Amino acid sequence: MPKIIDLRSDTVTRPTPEMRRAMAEAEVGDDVYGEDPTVNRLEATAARMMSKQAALFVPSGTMGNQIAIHVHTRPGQEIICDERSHIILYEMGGPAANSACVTRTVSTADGILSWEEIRKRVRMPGDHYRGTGLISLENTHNVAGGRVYPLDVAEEICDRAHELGIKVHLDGARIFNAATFWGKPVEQLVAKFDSVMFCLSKGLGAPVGSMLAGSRAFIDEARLVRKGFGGGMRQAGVLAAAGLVALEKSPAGLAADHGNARFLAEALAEMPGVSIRPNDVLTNILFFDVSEALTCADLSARLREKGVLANGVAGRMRMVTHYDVNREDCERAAGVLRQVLEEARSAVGAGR
Ligand code: TLP
Repeated sequence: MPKIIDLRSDTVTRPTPEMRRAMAEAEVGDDVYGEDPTVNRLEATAARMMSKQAALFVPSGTMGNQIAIHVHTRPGQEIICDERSHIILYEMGGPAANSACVTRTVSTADGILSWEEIRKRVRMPGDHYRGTGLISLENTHNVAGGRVYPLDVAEEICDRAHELGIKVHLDGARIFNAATFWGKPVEQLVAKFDSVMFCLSKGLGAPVGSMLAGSRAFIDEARLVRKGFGGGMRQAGVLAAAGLVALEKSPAGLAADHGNARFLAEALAEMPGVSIRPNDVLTNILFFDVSEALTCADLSARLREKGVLANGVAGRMRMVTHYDVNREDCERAAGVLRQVLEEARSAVGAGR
């Protein structure tokens, strides 16, 4: 039985043997009492790596973002973000449902906001509105195909927002991919943000969990909101142990994932009927369109029959590389896609 090549997301990565060993041996306690030594160690490590005063272990990236929004804002305030950001598209309407906020979205070609565009939407509180409560950026940007923020663009947004007393949150689910792309320490990419969420459970390979980092006061409040959202965990050290291995070992492997994504993009670009710009593939996510009359669901189903998993995301086909797929798997996946498209084309030809 050939290996199933799973390119649906980097969330599908399974814990490494080293993570499993660390999980089995983890020292644990009740984290709601703050007594889990492994969770405490993970939180201290994450805070140090982000150069923030404190960090909090949360069950998911979604919860991390939603806690941050809740802590930073008041009901009725406005959140400025890209229109394809995860907090808008894939968090169950969280800004409205959890924090009674309105989103003011910006349309971008590549997911990268500029201060110029944000400034047009900033509102200071007035007689008829509560005004801007938060700006939220996403780096790397998922639906824009893993695009990365130039450091100066993100810094300018933070500086200008702070001059107006507005906080800036970073959805850094894949911030280690961005740091790998720039070849810079991750702390440099997050330095100016008031809060940052990043995922242990994506390219870093831990089975569960994300981190939220910020000032001590922000994290103290975030801890209470986490409890209110049902995210207080007890002997979570078994999960945190895998997170510690992920932080220590996994960032070094991300460059290979980026190389594989670019390789895949170049292979796809040579196929008739596939549109993709390999030069736009900077990290581990690639999106493409096909000219054959196939919906994403059809294409996914046909790939699946041949052992390759890939899904439509926001109406386009997406592939995400991670440490469970190597170069050979990418070659095979590209071959399978070519074959599926040829079959679709000859079926159309036969029907004429
Ligand atoms: N993204 C998932 C899906 O929800 C689309 C994926 O497969 O890419 N921020 C960003 C930028 C994300 O891409 C994701 C997950 C999250 C937050 C949420 O993380 P989780 O899944 O841990 O809640």
